[in-house]
Amino acid sequence: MILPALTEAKSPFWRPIKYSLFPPLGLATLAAFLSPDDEVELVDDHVERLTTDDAPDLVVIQVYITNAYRAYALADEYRAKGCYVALGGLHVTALPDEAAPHADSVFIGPGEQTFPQFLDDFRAGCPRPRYRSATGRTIHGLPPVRRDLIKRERYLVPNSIVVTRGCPQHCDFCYKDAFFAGGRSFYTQRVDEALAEIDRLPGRHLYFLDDHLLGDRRFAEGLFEGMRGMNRLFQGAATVDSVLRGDLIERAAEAGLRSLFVGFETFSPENLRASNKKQNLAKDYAEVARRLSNLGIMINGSFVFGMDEDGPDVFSRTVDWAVRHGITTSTFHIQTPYPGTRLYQQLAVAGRITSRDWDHYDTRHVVYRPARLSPEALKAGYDRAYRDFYGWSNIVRAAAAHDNTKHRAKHLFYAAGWKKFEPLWDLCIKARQLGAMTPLLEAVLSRVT
Ligand code: B12
Repeated sequence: MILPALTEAKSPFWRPIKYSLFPPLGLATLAAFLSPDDEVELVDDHVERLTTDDAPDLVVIQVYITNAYRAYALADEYRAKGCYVALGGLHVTALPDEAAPHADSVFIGPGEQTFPQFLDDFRAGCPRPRYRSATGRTIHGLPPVRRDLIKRERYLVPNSIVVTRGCPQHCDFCYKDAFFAGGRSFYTQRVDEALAEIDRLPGRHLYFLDDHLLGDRRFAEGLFEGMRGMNRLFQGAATVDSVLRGDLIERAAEAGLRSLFVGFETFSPENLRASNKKQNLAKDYAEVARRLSNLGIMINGSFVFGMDEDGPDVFSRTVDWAVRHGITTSTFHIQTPYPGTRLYQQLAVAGRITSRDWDHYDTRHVVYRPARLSPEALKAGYDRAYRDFYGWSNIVRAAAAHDNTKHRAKHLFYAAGWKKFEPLWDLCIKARQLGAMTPLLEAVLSRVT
């Protein structure tokens, strides 16, 4: 099982620390469907050297957009040797006809139902060329994720976990509706099964990779209730409106939530309307920042540049807002029309897609014609936003936005640690000692109100 990577050989944007954060959870989830006497190896090209001198019966490759070309090359190489190659994941789902010539079987949508079906067919000698996930989608009663296949010491956050699939929202730029087309697009584990999976994880720190951890109120309440006595610290992602509504966020904080990825994306109501991100309309972003800060929860703010209403002032306005409101880390994106999304269709119909080189669909390149900015101005503004936000004076200013001294210190450690001490991270990665940094991460997360 292989998770290919767009590595430093091909991209100047390769950042060892970013790509050593999380293990390949999707493949470890699928590996759970193999039988105990199957011999399996899980290789993550982001953190280890991939050799192709083996010849297994079956090669399973996960394809997302920026690893697609590498995935296809690996698939071709293994097929030339006579190995059976299965390709699946987000990019294969968006463009199955592009992937099919490189595979014996392609998989459309999530694999929890199709992969076990394929394994039965494969063992019976009659695998099909195409499997499509449709009815009967569920993540209840899954076999435990094969975490024994994960080389934990190579990751900063080996305890990543997903307890839901999809999201209740329908934003035009998101991969979600295309990936889950033909069946349910938001569903959860059972609370007791999610808690059992958490219990199996060593250490204190968890990172929920769910698109929207607060998306199903009943499920989230049960999860947080169950986690209260577990002495865990965790990070997750949620929408602006879910932070403002009711008391779910307080319950999350009591259960150990210490940092939240929040999709602010844009300040423009026109942009929100045009991209169908209705849940952010007329919501008080400043109140989101205040509420989370008061609970001792750090914010990783997500912001998109280049939507149709964005003009040349969007970059400095966004950075200034984030600094003034004490956002700890910011993830800026150049708007990227992933194939399969409504955004892609709209721009393609308007003849505005300027590149179909998937290596550049990484939210750092301009691959379409923006409406009110030149492509060069968009790229330069995006680069400047990162430089300005992570300049020392702004890190200190943003930390000062919090009233609480502990939160200020934590903010400084996180913001500076993420962008300013990269050589130190690289050293740990080279020494294969990244896992040794996890206790430090836990120590900082535990110093809160
Ligand atoms: C964690 C994560 C990362 C991690 C690590 C990924 C990893 N180790 O798995 C890091 C930080 C490295 C990362 C980096 C990037 N990421 Co990322 N990431 C995610 C995130 C948040 C969670 C992935 C996950 O674990 N999902 C849960 C598991 C259970 O699902 P899964 O991995 O999709 O696997 C399931 C199916 O896809 C399917 N499946 C997958 N492979 C196969 C194969 C077969 C044969 C079968 C049957 C089924 C199958 O079955 C699995 C079980 O259902 C997703 C968002 C999301 N919710 O998926 C974005 C996401 C995948 N990332 C995305 C992007 C764009 C990137 C970057 C380009 C960002 C950047 N600017 O650098 C880089 C690219 C990295 C690279 N070098 O190629 C996009 C992909 C868009 C696309 N159309 O491909 C996503 C969807 C985010 C988004 N909303 O846009 N990412």
